[in-house]
Amino acid sequence: MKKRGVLAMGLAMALAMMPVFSGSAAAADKPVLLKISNGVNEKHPSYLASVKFGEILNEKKPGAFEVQVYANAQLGDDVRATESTQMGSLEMVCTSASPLVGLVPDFMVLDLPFIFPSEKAADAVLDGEVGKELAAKLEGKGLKLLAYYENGFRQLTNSAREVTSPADLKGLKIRTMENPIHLAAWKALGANPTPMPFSEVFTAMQQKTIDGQENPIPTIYLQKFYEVQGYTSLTGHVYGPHILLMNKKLFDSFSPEDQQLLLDAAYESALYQRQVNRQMNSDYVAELRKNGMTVTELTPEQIKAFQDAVQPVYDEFADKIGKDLIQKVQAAAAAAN
Ligand code: TK8
Repeated sequence: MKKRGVLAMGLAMALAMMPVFSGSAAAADKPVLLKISNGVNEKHPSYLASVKFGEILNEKKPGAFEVQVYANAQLGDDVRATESTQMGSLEMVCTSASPLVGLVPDFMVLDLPFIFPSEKAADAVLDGEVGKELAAKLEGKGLKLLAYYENGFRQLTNSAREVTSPADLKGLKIRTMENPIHLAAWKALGANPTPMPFSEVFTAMQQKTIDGQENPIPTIYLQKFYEVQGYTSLTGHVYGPHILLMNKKLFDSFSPEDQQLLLDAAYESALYQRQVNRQMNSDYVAELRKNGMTVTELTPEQIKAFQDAVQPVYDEFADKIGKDLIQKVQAAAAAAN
């Protein structure tokens, strides 16, 4: 990951902090500016879909909206950019849900290891009742969820050795997202987890302040983690969405027709995003190997050892999440699978 100049970073931050909504729905002659913050780079499906969202809006209602998409956490990492979106100094953010569980603890249900058996099950849960309920909870926090994009099934990478069992994790310092379930799960597996924002991960691996991290295949490849990590294990331990959020007051300032337009365009861009993401997910394993990475597929027995080791995490968080919600997700996932 290239380091941007401090000046450029400062400028981007300053721009993001400038008050917006001056015109919003009122000034019909000027397009409404929608800046979208992304933590990933310009090749990631979530970035591509954010751009697509703008294109769809333009086709459906030319001149009404101007979407500007920022990559590489230029407008702040997930937590910071989401705070800016809540406050209204930024219009939109595409963020992982995991670092936002402080805002809406219910989202933790998605972080439970191995709760999703497949992408199909994740689609059913997120596009179904549970996804709507989670979205409704964000509204109380000043955020309107427009769509669920896919970050995907997370895989472990590290620079030390091939990992096929929890025992192999002993002593490995693994970066996690800022999320209590992820921390507890990696502790239960015997690793030494350390939370950190995404934009700091590459440098931390390069400087060996951490041994590894976990992210879906598209991110591992597109962020060139293979330059600093020799091993990927296809653990698929957690499925995470990227959620597309808008400042709620801004959303409410639009006419019902425009609100529907925004939701439709976001959903259309999500379908595109998931398709591209799944294609990259299957294509890039070979690319990682071509770039010198050892990519290890785990047998069902080996996966089971990881599942057994994280089982205590379910008990630890059952009350905080609510047993009903966990069972609801499990039932919807099983029905779809
Ligand atoms: C990008 C993050 C990233 C996530 C992480 O802003 O932090 O590891 O997987 O995609 O949301």
